[in-house]
Amino acid sequence: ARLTSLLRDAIGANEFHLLYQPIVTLPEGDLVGVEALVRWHSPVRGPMSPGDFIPIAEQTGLIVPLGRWILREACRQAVEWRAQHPRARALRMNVNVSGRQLQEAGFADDVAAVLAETGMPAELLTIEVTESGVLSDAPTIATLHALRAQGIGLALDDFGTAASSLGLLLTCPVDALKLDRSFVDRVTTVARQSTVATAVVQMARSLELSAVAEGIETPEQAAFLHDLGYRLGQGFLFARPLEPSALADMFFVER
Ligand code: G
Ligand code: G
Ligand code: MN
Ligand code: NA
Repeated sequence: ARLTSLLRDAIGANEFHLLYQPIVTLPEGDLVGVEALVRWHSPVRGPMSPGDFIPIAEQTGLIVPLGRWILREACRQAVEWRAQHPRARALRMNVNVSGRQLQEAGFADDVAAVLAETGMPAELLTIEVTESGVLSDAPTIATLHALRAQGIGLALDDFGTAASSLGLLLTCPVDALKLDRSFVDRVTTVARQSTVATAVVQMARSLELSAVAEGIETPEQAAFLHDLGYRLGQGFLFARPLEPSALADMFFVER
């Protein structure tokens, strides 16, 4: 209860900020996009992990106003980078969206309004959704179609971890799969893990979806996943989630 009220106040008090983790080509490591990841520095509790506060935000519905702020801030940042750096012109921005947000009536219209307000091109925005029960609800699927109709990309996050994954490929208008990092962990040493990684990339190819391998930590994993057919990756090997200025220094500033 205490955390809920701290969280409620935090939205008005601007206690959140976003970090950005690069999504890169394999094997070159060229930047193609970033995933926005929210951070909360509570003056009362100190730094809080999204793994702890996002579930509470979802349960209480606070994810709706928080998610709206996250989307607007990520789009604002992308537009600023595009204006400042030639290398950021084609940068994609991935934003995580909770099932709870997709269930809000008017979500697709809210997103359209944020794009218009910030000047963000729809084609450069990808919404990441995690497989969950709500993705099989008809109104949610209608929302996903409305987003895709605007030109917004849709990625299935943590792909492979939920039993419903495969059915969603038929019902949701996705255009990218993000292989969950639990399958990347020991992909070079555990045959079962590489079997899943292989199946996902083959499915992506035959459905004409892009596939991103998450949680790449070693050059061996990157090489192995590239051999399996992955053309995009994300993980600590390439970069941790970064402050905007650090990301610009690493990837945009010409030297
Ligand atoms: O950044 P980190 O690995 O600590 O994130 C932990 C979890 O919180 C991940 O599952 C991630 O998807 C989720 N998360 C991080 N940022 C956001 C966000 O902006 N919105 C939502 N809905 N989830 C997020
Ligand atoms: O669930 P989602 O894929 O949105 O989670 C993203 C989170 O994964 C980020 O908060 C980030 O901190 C974490 N992450 C990103 N790359 C790596 C990695 O290489 N290893 C590990 N262990 N975690 C990672
Ligand atoms: Mn994600
Ligand atoms: Na993920």
